[in-house]
Amino acid sequence: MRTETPPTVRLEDYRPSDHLIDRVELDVRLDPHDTRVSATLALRPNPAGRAGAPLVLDGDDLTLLGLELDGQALAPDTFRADASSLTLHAVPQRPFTLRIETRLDPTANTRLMGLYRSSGVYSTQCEADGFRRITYFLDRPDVLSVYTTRIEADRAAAPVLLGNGNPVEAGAVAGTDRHYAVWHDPLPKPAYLFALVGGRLDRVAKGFTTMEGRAVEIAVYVEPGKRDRAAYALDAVERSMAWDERAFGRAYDLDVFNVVAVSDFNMGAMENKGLNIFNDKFVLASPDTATDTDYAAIEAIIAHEYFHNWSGNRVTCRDWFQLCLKEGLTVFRDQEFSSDMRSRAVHRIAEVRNLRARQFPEDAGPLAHPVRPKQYAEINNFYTATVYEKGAEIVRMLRTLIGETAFRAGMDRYFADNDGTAATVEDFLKAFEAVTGRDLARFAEWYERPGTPRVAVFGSYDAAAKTYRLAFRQTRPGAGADAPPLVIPIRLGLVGTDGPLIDAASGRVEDGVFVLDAAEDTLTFENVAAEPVPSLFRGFSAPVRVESALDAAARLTLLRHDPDSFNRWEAAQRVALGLMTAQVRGDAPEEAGADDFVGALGAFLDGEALRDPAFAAQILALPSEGDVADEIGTEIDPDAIASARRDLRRRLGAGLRARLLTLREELAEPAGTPFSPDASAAGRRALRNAALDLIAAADAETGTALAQAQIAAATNMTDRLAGLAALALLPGEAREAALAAFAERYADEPLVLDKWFAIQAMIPEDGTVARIRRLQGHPAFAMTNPNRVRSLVGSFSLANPTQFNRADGAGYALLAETVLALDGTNPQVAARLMTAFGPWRRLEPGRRAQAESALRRIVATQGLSRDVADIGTRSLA
Ligand code: 0A1
Ligand code: ZN
Repeated sequence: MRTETPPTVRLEDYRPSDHLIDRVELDVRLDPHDTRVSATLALRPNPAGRAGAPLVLDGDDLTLLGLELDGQALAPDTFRADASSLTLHAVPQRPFTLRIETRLDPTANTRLMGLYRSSGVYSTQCEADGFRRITYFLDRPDVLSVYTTRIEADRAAAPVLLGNGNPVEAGAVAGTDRHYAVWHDPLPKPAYLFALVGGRLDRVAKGFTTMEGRAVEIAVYVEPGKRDRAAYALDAVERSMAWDERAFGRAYDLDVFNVVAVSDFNMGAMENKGLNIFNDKFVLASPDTATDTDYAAIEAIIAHEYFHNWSGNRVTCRDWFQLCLKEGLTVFRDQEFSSDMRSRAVHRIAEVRNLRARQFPEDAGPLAHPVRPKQYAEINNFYTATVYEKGAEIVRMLRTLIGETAFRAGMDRYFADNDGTAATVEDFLKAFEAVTGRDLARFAEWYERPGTPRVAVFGSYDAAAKTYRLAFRQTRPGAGADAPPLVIPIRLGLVGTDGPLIDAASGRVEDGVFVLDAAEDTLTFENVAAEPVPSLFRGFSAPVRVESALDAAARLTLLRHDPDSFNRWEAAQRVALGLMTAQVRGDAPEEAGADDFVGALGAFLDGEALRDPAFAAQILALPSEGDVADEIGTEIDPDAIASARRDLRRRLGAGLRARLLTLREELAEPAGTPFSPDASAAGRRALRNAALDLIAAADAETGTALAQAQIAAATNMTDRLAGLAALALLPGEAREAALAAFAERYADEPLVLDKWFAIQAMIPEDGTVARIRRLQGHPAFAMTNPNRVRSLVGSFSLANPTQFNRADGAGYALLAETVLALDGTNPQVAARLMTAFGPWRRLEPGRRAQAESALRRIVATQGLSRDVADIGTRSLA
């Protein structure tokens, strides 16, 4: 375990590499404990670098066995090698080759970075800086090389050998039980996109012909015996390929595209060139083991990794500060894909829920950073909601500002101008400037500073003049006093209180979009016959917090009449938030307000529930406790929030009971209906289960009976798990019996047991901390598997606000212990878990003190990893 004061890396210090590596030939002889890597690098001085500079290659935890320059072994006094670098004091000022031999122990690699062997499979993870754990290298994204990889292994242990690019040859190693495969990737890439896999794996495959006429073999590799669970992922790859051709004109560029599912993986998945490696949770699906949410996530992540082939691989990042260049853009692309595959309106709601749940709190807490950070101590801690999700919102705003046609032209230009290079955010914006003739310098400010902007809007109607005025003011908390105003696209319209849309004109609204680019501005609509309700930020056109003085009645008008579905949902959420925050703050009880809300939802359900069940399910799902906390902002008391939310659910459940029960009947699938994971079937299940949640909130007895019946009759995991989740909130024997039965049924299904761990970790009761400690000893739990840890401890700390934030600090202690226990083996996952402490400063004083002392305990521990030390220091700063 290394402890270092992490050197800070700064964007302003960027300079090109002094050397380049044109070609890499790797020979990897796999062995569980004694893997040998021979790397032959074709190096040359970089004309853009410093002439005569020493060659300093990165390394991490490496053992050097041999080193030759142009075929000659190097004298010991000409280089210096240690575990973390290899320096050649003087190298030729011409092209030369370096051959480096290193030894690795993949079984001992519990960090899951570099080459590791787990559950019997060899695989790699090189982003952001894992390649240096395989061989010494210029491990930076602006050094692009053409790779040829020979992989050798015991044939029985690893019959499947996969590399980047196209397969070249394969065969037996004469006189041994070993075999080999050679792969060649013709497209230059940075080391972080390198991958190899070796293991016993089953395969499903299908052919695809690209729009350029290339025949591609798409294959998905999974654990033996799970072939039938790979079909959905395979289909999602094919749909992604076809969509990227249609939507962005991007075709695939190799003869094979391989996806491999592994069970021990730090993140969701990885876009290695031609060889995407996935956390198996985002590949494996069957009706009995995966929920509708799982199917949607698989589709989205398969698409995300595939889309990286252009946004990330063909055009990569100059340095890690430009991470949003590939991640924000690729999230935007996968969101568009999912919107086209499913309901656009419902998907937008899901995107915004996710942004508010993860990115808004991050941006309001101690770990806030710009979408393009200016410095970092540990880059692996910057794969954040801000870089990914806020990064995607910036791309979406750009499209809103310039329009779809110009956006597509700008994307074409970006790919054409930067293909085969390592680019920057400036290069991206330049492409759009080139096709539109616009200056995007002010828009670029979105990348530069942290903090969620606020836009306050005041509307006033002049009945005599028949004009309606909207006054806007933007502020930027967290961005610094000198922060210039942002360019904020506001999609808006006016809605009449009795229904019809008001068709009023304002010259400054173009295609429904007003651009606020000053600190303050006003907009006047002419010929407005009656006082309207403004519908602002339609489709969530900018990632801001909106402050408007609209009362509940006006919001319920939007729920009824707004042609923008997102804002209908938003209106219902705002009313619910208003009711809950009023209760938490002890404001005058809004009996009448709650009744109006129940009435409005009832009318909505009568009119529309069956027409669009997926949308109706979103309308019924109240803002989370986290949303309420985010709205309240300071001195947070999670118990008060939970009780306000429970009360509102109870009210809705009681007030809508008859309708919800009928809906459940109407939405039930006729017996024998074959399972379909598509959006419409999933939407029906979602609404049926949202109804169950509310009914159970108001009436435990009916809820228990319905949930038990649903579990007994379930033909798919969505319904079974929703039944179990409803029971989990109702203490008693029925719950424990259902949990036990579930564990027994899925005893051999780790990914399903993850759901079981998570449901228990989220029980909002005093016994939960003790329950989690018991479950940490369950035979299916393993600290070495990131999915298990995230299911049990991650769900607890992120999705159980009352118990994680227990006033006695027992929740914080549990997280701190887990972070420390994990730090020695997998610092990356430990650091990520620890980010749950993020909102600690916004808690009420008692909990704040408890959280702070848990954080300080972690930080004071000797021998912390750089990953955890970095999160700890920044959290306390
Ligand atoms: N580029 C991947 C995310 C990823 C990042 C880091 C990893 O290991 C530390 C693994 C995956 C993506 O965006 O999907
Ligand atoms: Zn990505």
